[in-house]
Amino acid sequence: MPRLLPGTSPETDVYALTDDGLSLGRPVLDVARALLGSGIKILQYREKEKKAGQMLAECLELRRLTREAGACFIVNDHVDIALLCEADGVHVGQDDLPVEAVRRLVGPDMIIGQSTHSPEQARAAVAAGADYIGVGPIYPTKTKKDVCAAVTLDYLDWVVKHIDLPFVAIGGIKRHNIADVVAHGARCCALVSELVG
Ligand code: 3NM
Repeated sequence: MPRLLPGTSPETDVYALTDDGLSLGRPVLDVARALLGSGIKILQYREKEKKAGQMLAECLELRRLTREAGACFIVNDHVDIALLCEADGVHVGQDDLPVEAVRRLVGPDMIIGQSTHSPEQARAAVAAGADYIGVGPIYPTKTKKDVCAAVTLDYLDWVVKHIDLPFVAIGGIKRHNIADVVAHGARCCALVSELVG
């Protein structure tokens, strides 16, 4: 069984991602404190517009807060920052460094997640040694720039049937539709705007 989230129960968890632009003016650390205070056990730092120094400073503090809360901490895109802050994991997209290259940098123990949007990408992520995959966008979303059209619950159904790796459903998941996503077999759902906004 691949490790996903040490010390947490990934199979029933909500996976929260930060996004300063959607946080109604509240600093990312305040939003993270609120998320962790409400029981979030998986937090991904995903900030696309910030400079590296600020990202590192925020990630070091988030590492402290997530440890205190017993939560898993994942950094999006930036392998260097993930290493520097001793994150539990790093998450890459299809246009970032390949999973095999990230593995060479981070070693065997750090979790690597990869976003996937099709069966081919899911199979490739498994072959490359990802520890979990993102499955989305299930519904239309404006949060991720340049993302493909919604893959719908059909792609989730395919993953449930064919992929033997932990996965996280993402994209347009809200209070009103999360039960449908769970009913289709997702045991971990990632939400951005619905949580931070
Ligand atoms: N990744 P919201 S969709 C960060 O499909 C991200 O890989 C996606 O934001 C993917 O919950 C997405 O606000 C944005 O729709 C999800």
